[in-house]
Parts: sequence; structure tokens; C-alpha cells
Amino acid sequence: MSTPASAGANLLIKGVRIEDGPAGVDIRITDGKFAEIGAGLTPREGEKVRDYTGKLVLPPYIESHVHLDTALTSGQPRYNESGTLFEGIEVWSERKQTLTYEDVKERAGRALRQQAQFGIQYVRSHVDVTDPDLTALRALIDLREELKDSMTLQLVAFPQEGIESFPNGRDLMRRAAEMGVDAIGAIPHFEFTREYSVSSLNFAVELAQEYNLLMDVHCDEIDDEASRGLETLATRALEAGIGPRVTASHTTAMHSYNNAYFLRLVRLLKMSGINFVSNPLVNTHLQGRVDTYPKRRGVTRVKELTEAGINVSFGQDDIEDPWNPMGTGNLRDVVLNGLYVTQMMARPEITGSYNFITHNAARTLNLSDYGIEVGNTANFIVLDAEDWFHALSFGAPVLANFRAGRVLAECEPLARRVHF
Ligand code: 17E
Ligand code: FE2
Repeated sequence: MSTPASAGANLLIKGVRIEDGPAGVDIRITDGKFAEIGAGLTPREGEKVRDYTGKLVLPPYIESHVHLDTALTSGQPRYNESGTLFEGIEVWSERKQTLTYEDVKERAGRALRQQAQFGIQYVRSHVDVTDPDLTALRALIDLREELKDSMTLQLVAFPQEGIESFPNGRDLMRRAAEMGVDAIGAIPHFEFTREYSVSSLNFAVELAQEYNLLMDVHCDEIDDEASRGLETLATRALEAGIGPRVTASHTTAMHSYNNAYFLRLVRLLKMSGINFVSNPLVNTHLQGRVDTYPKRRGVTRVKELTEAGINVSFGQDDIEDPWNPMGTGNLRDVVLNGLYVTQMMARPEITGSYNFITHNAARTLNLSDYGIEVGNTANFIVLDAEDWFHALSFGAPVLANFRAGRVLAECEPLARRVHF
């Protein structure tokens, strides 16, 4: 009798280090769940064994911020010449005119498989809903269902061209909520006026509460130090008591805030309990574009937020689209760039940095059943390195990406030879 695809495997993993724990640990997986973790476990009958002696095991990577509807469209119909966020939005608006259901599904499916190769299993994708036909959303809702045994996809109703500033913007957001998104978005810095910025956030918070959805707002993604969407979002989240279910993405204006304002703000941010996603790779590319010299880096204050005990994760944002000509989905590039640009280069900051794309991101996504613990579903990755420091520094490949004990994606170790 053949086993159904969703049935979990029985497997013994030998000789690994789990996160920053000791080396030489074995992991027993029974019916697709972590059953036993310890040294010197012996194989049972019917159990497959994989010897990964000396390798690193982590929980799967989580992509906490990407735009799958725009992925793999770079150059269509033209390239973003200026490298600004705003030209990217114009280019995408042109590409949107030719969007089809099949087109979105094919590109997003390709991007997701690329992500799986790099050790990702959970993806939060923003989906542009400023489209009267909601084409991308229909495609991604179907893809979320079709791939659910392999990848966990969260969808955010993202009003790229505004809620108050786009024709029928509120209605489109409401239709998206009805269709079954996981989270409500907003884009306060792109609305025509401050009044619209505030009212769009009020509307988004009310909609999220009405449909009991998470929130993830593109918030203050601009080098304007006067962009103040974040304080409104955090205040509404605090007052509604939904902070841990709310995320502020990008918040690049925080880079330019004066320190006195930031000091006042950080108290509110802590009280609210909201999460942050920084996209350091893409925002170092998009921000500072109207500066001469010095050019601002435009990355939010990850170090200070982290030190204040606020949850921050890292995202890729874009895979070959109008906002990033490059980008593979490989989060290692994002973490490496993020550490350098935020100057989080002290030893514990480097060795703990996998949290930006694992546990911190799990908190942002409000995931349960995540992590290498007895009783959880056996989702994990194996890296060709002895520990995270070396995995990050050398860009170690993900040898295998396991979901419920089954291999989703794998590759051979790199064979390097030096001839001197
Ligand atoms: N749209 C937006 O408003 N900001 C971004 N960084 C991307 C799309 C990628
Ligand atoms: Fe984004």
C-alpha cells in the first residue's frame, strides 16, 4: 500500500549540532514528528538513517517579507532605471496591466521552489490588491492551498497604490479579507495626505479586527524623517490589544528620525508589543536615492530595537522584480548584509543572527508548532557547516530541507579542491 503524501516519515538523523547546542546529537523522527533528541540513539526497525555527522541543524528558515506576485518580472516591461521605490511602483503598475492568473501562479511557484532550495518552509507574501480584478490574489490563494503540504504561505492584502488614494481602495481591501487573506496591510507613507495616512491605518486596524486577521503594514518606507505612520500603527495596536499580531515592515524613516523622537517612540513600541521586519538588502538599494553625499543607508534601527527587547526579523522583499534586479530567495545574503549595515558585528550578534530568519520570524508570523522540540512536526534543515558562524560566513549550502521528516529539497555538498 502506498503511503499518502502527507503521512510523516520514520527517520533517525545522526551526529548533528542543533542551533547553538552541543555537537554529536541524534534526532529520532516518528510519524513525521520529533520523537526523541539526544546522543547515541540506536536505529529501530523500519527507521531510515541519515548520517549528518558534524553538520548543523536549524529549524527551517522563514521568509517573513517577500512579494511573490511581482517576483521574476525584472525588466518587464522595462527596468527600474533610477533604483527608487517610486519608479518601482510605476514599473509594476505597467506590468500589472498584463497580469494573468497563470502568469502569477507560474512565477510565484518558481520563486517558492527556489526558496525551498535555500531552506525556507514558511513564507509571508504581500500581494498587491490595488487591482480591480484581484488577479494576483486569486492565483496566490490557490497556490497557498495547492502547496500547503510543502510550504506554509501567509498572504497579506497589500494596497500598493494606497487605500484612500486608489479608486475603491477600501472596497478592494474588504474583498481581499472576504476572499481569505491571512493579514491586512497598508502603505501610509504613499497616501496623498497625512489625513489619508492616518485614516488608512484606522481602517486597516478595524478591518483586521473585524475579520480576526493579522496585520503587516508597509510602514514609513521613505527617507522622510517626518513620515510618522509608525506611531499611529503602534498606538492603534496598543489600544486594540493586538500588538503581537501586528507587524511594521520596512520602517526606513526610523533611520532618519532624530534621536529625541526615537527615544520617545521606543517606549510606545515596547508597550505595543508589535513586531518589525527589516529588509536590509533591498532597502540599502532603494533608500538614500535622493541624497548626494553622505547617502543614508535607510535601514531601520535593528540594533536599538533588538536591544530594547522588540522583536525584529529579516526579509528578502524581492526576487528579481522592479525593486530588486537581483535576489534569489537565499536569506543568507540578507542576514549577512543586515549584520554589516546595522553594525551588529559583535560575536554574540553574529552567532545569534540565525534568529532573524527563524525564531524571531516565527513570532512575527504568529506560528505555532515551530522549532526542534519533541512533539513538534519534524520540520528542519541541515547545513553543510559545523555551526552558524561558519554557515553564515562561508555561505554553506542547505544540504536538505525536511518537512514532517520528508525531503522537500536537497543538494550535494560542494567539493572544493586547492592545488598548491
Ligand atoms: N512595494 C513597496 O511599496 N515597497 C517595496 N519595498 C516593494 C514593493 C518591494
Ligand atoms: Fe515590501
